[in-house]
Amino acid sequence: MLDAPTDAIANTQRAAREQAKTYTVGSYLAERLSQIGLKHHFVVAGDYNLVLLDQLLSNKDLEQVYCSNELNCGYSAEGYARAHGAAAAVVTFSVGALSAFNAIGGAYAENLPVILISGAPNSNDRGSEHLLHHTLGTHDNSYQLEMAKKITCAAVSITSATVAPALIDHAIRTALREKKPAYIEIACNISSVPCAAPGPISGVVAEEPSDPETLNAAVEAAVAFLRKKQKPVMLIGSKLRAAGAEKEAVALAEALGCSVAVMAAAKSFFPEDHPQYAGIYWGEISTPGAREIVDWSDAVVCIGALFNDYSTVGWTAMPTGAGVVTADMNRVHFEGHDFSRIRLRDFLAALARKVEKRDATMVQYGRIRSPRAPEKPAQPDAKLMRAEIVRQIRPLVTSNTTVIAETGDSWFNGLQLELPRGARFEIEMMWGSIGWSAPATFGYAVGAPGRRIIALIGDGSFQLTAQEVAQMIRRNLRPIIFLINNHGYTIEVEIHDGPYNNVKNWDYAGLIQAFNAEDGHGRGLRATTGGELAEAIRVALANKEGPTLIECVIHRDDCSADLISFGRQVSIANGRPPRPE
Ligand SMILES: Cc1ncc(C[n+]2csc(CCOP(=O)(O)OP(=O)(O)O)c2C)c(N)n1
Ligand SMILES: [Mg+2]
Repeated sequence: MLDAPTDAIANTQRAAREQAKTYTVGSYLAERLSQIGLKHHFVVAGDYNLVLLDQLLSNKDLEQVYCSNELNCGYSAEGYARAHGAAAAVVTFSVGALSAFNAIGGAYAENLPVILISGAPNSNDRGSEHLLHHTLGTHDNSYQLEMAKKITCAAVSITSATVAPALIDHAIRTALREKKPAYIEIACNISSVPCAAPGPISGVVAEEPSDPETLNAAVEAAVAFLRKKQKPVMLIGSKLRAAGAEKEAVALAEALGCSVAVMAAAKSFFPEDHPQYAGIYWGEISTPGAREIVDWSDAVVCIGALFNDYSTVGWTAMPTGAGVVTADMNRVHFEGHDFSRIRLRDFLAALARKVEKRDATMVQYGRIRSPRAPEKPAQPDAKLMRAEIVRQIRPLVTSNTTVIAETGDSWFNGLQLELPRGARFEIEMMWGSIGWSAPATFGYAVGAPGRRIIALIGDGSFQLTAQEVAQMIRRNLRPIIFLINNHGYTIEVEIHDGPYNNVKNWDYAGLIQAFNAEDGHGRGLRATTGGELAEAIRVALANKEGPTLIECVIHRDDCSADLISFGRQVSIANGRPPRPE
């Protein structure tokens, strides 16, 4: 550490250097991305963004990470944001950005601040008679910005270096505050134009504080409400992480002493080894005891919960009525009260300090909880089955593991894994776009290089975005991918079957060889028995230089019991007849 006078001189020198440094629109953007903590940005090049990419490269604190296509680029950034808090993806106009929009919609649905940056036509061509490549071939090129406005919390178009700093700051600030994606479009002739130097980053990252009076009123009302209740329970939802309130939820749980159930999309957001953890509440497919304890309670404190048709198992499991407290990211409402402009973190922390102990649901859960029945290993040469795959994955999950579960039966398989303290679980349950997990695994691995990542991916999903395994190989990342090959879209089979649910088989292990080409260290293995799977896992753990994909071959109808129940309820919900006109 420097002593005070030396520190002051260093500060003056740094200020002088900053003044002397000329910023361009592109280097300004790079500086802001670096200042908000990003170490990487995900990129697919195109002529509308090439000069911008040069400008971004000039920032030595930011590394460019290349992706195979723009959909994957968006998902990679989304995965990075899960690991790192925020992310940026840079693409070219229309042909790139429109592909990335799927992932940006996902980031919106999943509450992740991903900044999508798109190169755009030269500012001189705006409103002119010129037709431009990568456009619809009309003279109005505002459509991309207009589309972006629907799926981001802030969308700006930069055609002037003078206003660029304000627009960049606005987009980044809004994304960080709202935990939603933002969109920045930069005309290709503007990114290297000089602009103002960035001001202090505190102006961009400052959080909107809770209104103290509203916070106080909400806490008082909640304390009074809970005082009247005998059996409160807490239900944790997926927005808890976006609200940055995981620690505060634990504090409230410990103050109340009640049982705490989590929703499937919030797995790992409350520690599973906590004595008050009561499992996953998900209607009829809850873990044993979780549904019973939530149904038994007289007050369900829903924290960052997100109820949709899937999370309520086709609208069959949704806490309703006078006992429900909804504590959302910026709003709390229950029984005759509605408070906004309070941050969830502040509300939970203040409530934890004031609330009285109410541990009836914990006492009761202690009576009804049932430990998971011990699983018998399969015969090593018996045909591989789904249950055996889950059994063999269990011991791989340590406190340093992140499990990434793709849409499909992989959701249900992943949800069955117990997580020791520190293990994380990633699922894209609101957006549910198949193909998300391979690039999200890549992005997550870039963002959290020290963690062991286990990805569970179905064959159908993998075929959408498989190329991103090549980028894992390129960067010597070491996730282990369990590719569950059941030869079809089995989750769809359980909802509604038809010939459209069959998938063309691939040689998945061979694919990794193809991706390796002349210099890669990925391993591709195929397991058709429990013995082969155990051996493949051994090889995967020993592979220190690249990803390992283990194709696990199972029967088309070998799926979890939870998927069968889920599929039936979703099918009923989807099939409700229209209301009479
Ligand atoms: C982009 C996209 N297209 C289509 C769907 C519909 N869909 C949901 S799950 C699924 C099949 C998943 O199959 P697979 O990955 O093999 O998983 P399995 O259910 O077999 O375990 C499909 C097609 C979707 N969710 N996202
Ligand atoms: Mg499948």
